[in-house]
Amino acid sequence: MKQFLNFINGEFVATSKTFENRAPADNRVIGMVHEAGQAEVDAAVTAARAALKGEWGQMSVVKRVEMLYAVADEINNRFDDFLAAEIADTGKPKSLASHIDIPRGAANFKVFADIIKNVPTESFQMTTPDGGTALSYAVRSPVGVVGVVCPWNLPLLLMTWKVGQALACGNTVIVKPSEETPATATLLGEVMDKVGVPKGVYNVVHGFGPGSAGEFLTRNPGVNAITFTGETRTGEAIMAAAAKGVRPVSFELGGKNAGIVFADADFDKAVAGITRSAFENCGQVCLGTERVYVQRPIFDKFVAALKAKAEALKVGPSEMDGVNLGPLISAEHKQKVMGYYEKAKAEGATVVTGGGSPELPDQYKDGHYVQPTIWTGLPETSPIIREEIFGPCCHIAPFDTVEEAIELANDTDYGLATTVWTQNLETAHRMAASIEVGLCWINSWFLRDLRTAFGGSKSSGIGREGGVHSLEFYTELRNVMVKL
Ligand code: NAD
Ligand code: 6OD
Repeated sequence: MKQFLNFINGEFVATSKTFENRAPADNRVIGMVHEAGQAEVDAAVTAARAALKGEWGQMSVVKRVEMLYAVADEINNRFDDFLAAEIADTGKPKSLASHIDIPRGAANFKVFADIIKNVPTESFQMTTPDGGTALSYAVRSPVGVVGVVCPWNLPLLLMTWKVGQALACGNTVIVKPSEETPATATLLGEVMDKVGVPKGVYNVVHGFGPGSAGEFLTRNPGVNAITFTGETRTGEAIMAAAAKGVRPVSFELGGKNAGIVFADADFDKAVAGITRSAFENCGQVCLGTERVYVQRPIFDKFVAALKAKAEALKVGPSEMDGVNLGPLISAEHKQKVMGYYEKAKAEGATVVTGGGSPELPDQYKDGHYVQPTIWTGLPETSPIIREEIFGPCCHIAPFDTVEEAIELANDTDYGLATTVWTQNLETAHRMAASIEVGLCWINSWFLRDLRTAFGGSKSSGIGREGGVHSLEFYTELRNVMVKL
């Protein structure tokens, strides 16, 4: 049986307390995870603090950049290992993991290595009150030890998205992967070791949130800053922990994102786009579309077309030919999503398609599969429309005007992302200017340029990461004033 160990100060560390790692595809136990206690988390913090003062802290930017390139290359060398680990942990289709998750795992190191190599800092020359000259310039230094708390939906992608930036800026990290998906963070420890990243720079502690590694890490005063991706409620708990010591946080949280389709959109592209945004990764994408608003003249035609697309999606385990949707991550999450499927029916929704579990061969009967599901007919006050479900489902409602579409899209506590489909430039720009989100996709969805700012507004997050924006969080800016 596979053992997922902690990675502390360059060593794989076992503990006496373990918990099961189950495959979402069939609920089989596929490994044992070694839970880090207070002692292991404290050891990781000590190692990460020491590494800041050692070879890593003294390393030139050029050498650090080379090292991050080597990490990316080694992820690519071990592409199949990462792919297998990610698929076993999440059950996601191979086509998805091999095109998005693993390539992004490598890209997240290269992009930020390039940025840190090329980013300038400001300088000003001024005349002093006595008629002399002074030069002021900025110096960036790492913020220190960064706690990286991660979710399970895109484990390698989201973890390296943080670790790539943090290390490029010269920090050391302690990663707390989701208890559901320990594999790729552990594997990355082997990569760090192989390419010679100094001990203590990259650490991994396994476990849960409250009363476990997540809480021990975020409460530890030796952690200088915390970057977190996950549920808004968890963000609130982490923010409370970070208040002690007034430590900065960067949060990428939940969403209840709107997809808006105007009657002038390229119909087929809009249907394909919403099919992806509603159902990809079995709906377990924070940027996904659970609220779809379609302009009235094309409403019925759009509902019928999306229904046909949803019914054509093949749900099943990764190894099955032609699978588009894998399982949900866990039995608990399936119960949550199925709870919403039942609630929608009880509230009087029209179930356009889905609403249950698919038929699969007997060996997958304990896997966490659900049908892609579409509803219409619910009021905007329904929990189906207000709460993040995080499953392969969406509600579709009609709208008439641009103003109404803006109002509907903004009528939520969340503010992460939106996808707008129109061929009218003015409509597109008006929507982009008016929707309260961090990310607005026009005629596209989840199209990423890692040089741009990523993050959410309202309850969907704090701060922006990506491109030079990451420097705000991952570095301290010091001003130097030189009287010449
Ligand atoms: P989660 O909040 O339950 O868990 C995320 C991580 O936090 C896990 O590692 C967990 O162990 C840890 N944790 C839980 N409680 C903690 C505590 N009190 N202290 C410290 N750590 C704690 O989220 P999840 O279920 O793993 O992921 C799904 C959620 O993540 C969805 O809400 C989704 O929208 C969100 N998400 C957001 C983004 C984004 O970019 N905005 C990206 C991916 C996922
Ligand atoms: O693409 C990214 O960098 C990113 N953070 C994606 C988040 C996806 C949420 O599920």
